[in-house]
Amino acid sequence: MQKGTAYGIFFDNSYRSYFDFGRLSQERIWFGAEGGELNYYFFYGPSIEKILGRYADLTGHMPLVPLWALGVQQCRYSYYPQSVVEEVVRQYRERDLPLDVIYLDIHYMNRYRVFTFDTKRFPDPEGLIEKLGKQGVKTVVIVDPGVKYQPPAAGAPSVNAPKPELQPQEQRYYVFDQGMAGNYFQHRKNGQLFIPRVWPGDSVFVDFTLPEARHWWGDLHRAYTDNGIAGIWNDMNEPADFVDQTGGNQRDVVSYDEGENSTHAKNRNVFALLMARATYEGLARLQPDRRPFVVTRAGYAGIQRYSTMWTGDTNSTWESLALNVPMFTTLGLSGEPFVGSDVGGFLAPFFRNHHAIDGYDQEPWRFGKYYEDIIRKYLKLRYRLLPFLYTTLEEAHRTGVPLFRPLLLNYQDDANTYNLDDEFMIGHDLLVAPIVKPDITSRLVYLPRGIWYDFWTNKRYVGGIMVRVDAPLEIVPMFVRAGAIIPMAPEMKYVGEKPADPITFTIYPDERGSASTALYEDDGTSPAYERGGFSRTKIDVKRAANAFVVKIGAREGDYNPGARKFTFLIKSATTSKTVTVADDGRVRTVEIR
Ligand code: MIG
Repeated sequence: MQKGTAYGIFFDNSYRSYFDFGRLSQERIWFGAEGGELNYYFFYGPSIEKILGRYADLTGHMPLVPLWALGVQQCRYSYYPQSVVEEVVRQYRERDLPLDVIYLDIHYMNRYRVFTFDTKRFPDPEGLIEKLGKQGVKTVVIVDPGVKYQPPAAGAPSVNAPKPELQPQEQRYYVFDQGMAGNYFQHRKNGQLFIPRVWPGDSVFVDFTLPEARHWWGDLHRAYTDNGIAGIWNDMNEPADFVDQTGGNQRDVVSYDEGENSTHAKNRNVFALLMARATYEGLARLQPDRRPFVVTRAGYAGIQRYSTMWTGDTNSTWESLALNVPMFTTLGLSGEPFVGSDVGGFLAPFFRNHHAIDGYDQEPWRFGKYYEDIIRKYLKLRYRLLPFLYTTLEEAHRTGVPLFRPLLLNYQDDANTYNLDDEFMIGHDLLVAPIVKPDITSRLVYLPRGIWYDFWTNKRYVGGIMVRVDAPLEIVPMFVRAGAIIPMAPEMKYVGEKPADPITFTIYPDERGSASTALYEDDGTSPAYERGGFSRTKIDVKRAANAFVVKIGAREGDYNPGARKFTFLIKSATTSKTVTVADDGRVRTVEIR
C-alpha cells in the first residue's frame, strides 16, 4: 500500500526464494531466489480486490468445491479399525452434532502403501463407506507422494485382481510395478533411482512434470472412488523426506520439466502443485459429474485451481490459535481463498477437527458437557450460515477475492484496519472478533465507519471507533454491517439432509433503511454451475413511509432450487418483524409493516 493505493507483485520463480518485508532493514522490502529468471508480474490496483481478480485471471480461479466441503469435518491420526470410525460417526449423530466428513489418516493403508487398504483394519471399505454415507457422512483418505520402494519378490505371481487395492501386497505392490514399467519415478542426476525415506520406509516419488505420469497417478484414484471415497487429502507433498528435512538431499533430483530435464532446485516447489493437479484431474475423469475435493499441505502459485489448503501441524495453544487469523487472511491475499487449519476457527472456510497420534482425543464431546454444548452451538450456527457462506464462496470463485478477509480488504481507505490481525471479515458483511488470548472475557474491537449490529444482541454501534464487548467463552463477538442481508438456512445434521427451506433473510438496514444481497445457489455437487447451472436471487430492501419494501428479483441462471419459502426478518425494529412468502422465482414485492 502506498498512500492508500495498493499494488501487487507475483514473483513467478519456483527456486528456493526469499521475501523480506522489512526485517533486514525497515527501509527495504525485497525478494529474490537462488536460481532461475527474474520473472515477476506487477499489478496496479488501486484496489486490493482488483489485484486479486487479476492474479486469479493470470494463475487460475478456484473452482467451486462441493457444498459439503463447507460442512464440519473430523479427522484423527489415525482412526482405525473400521469400528472406531463407525463409533466416532455414531457419537456425532447421537449427540446431535452436525458432521459432513470423516478422514482416514495413514493407518488405513496396507503398511503405508498408497492406493491400498489394510484389510485387517478395513475388511470392507466399500461397505463401511456406504454405511457412513447413509448417515450423511463422506469419507476422505490421505494420499502421500511416497510410493513404497518394493521390487517384486522372486517368482511373485502377477496381480490380475479386479480390486488390486484389496489384495495382499507383500509379494508385489501394483503401484510400484506400474510406476517402474512406465518409468514414472524420479531419478538423480547420475541416473540412479531417487530413494527418499518416508512412512513406507524406502520410497520413490513420481515425476509429476511428466503428463503421462500425472495421468497414471490420477487414474490410480479409482482405488478410492470405486469404494465410494469422496475426496483426497495430500500430505507430505513438500515433498518431505526423513533422510533430510531441509530438502538438501533432493537438489540433484531430475524432473522431465517439459524436456528441460531440470533438477529439484527448480522443481521442488511445484511438486505439490502438479501432484494436486494429477489428483484433481484424475478425480474429474473418474467422476465427471462431481466436483473434485482435494486438500493439500503444500503448493505453488495456481494451487487454488486444484486444492483446498490447510496449514499443517498446529499446536493446541493460544499462540497458534492467534496465528490462524493472519495465516488465513494472508493466504487469501496470496490468491488461495479456500483454507483452514486443524481446528479452531469455526468460521474458517475449511473446518476440520484433527489431532496428532500421541495426544488426547479431541472430538467435541471429550471435554465435558459445558464445552460440548458451546461447540454444538457453533457447529449448528455454521450450518445455518451455509447460504451466506456459499454465496461468499461463489464470489471468491468468480472474483478471486477470498471469503476470509482482513478488514483492510474491505476498508482500504481506513488506515486503522491495516494492522488488525485479531479480527476478520467473512465476505463484505460479517465481522468476527474472536478471543485469541487466555483468561479474558471481554475485548476491544475496531469497527470501521458505518453502522454495525451485534449479531447476538442486535445492539447498534456507530463505527470508526474501538468498542469494548463482552466475550465469555460461549460468545464469539460478531457484527453485521448495516446494509447487509444474511441468508440463513434451518439447522441440519449434514449438507443435503433436507432442503434449505425456509431461507431466512436477516435484514440489517443502513441509515437510509436500505439493504441488499444476491443469494447464490446450485446443485452443490456437480460442475453444471460452470455452464449456467446456478441460481442468483437479488433481494433489495428499502424503507417506505410506514413499512419496509422487499423486492425479490427474478432468479438468474438455469438452476431451479425447487419450491420453498422465504422468510424476511428485519433486525432494526425494536420488536422483530417477519414475513414469509413462497418463492416462485419471479419478481415480487413484499411489504413488512
Ligand atoms: O509426519 O499422516 O500434517 O495432519 O496427521 C506426520 C500423519 C505426517 C502430517 C500432517 C498431519 C497428519 C500426519 N502427517
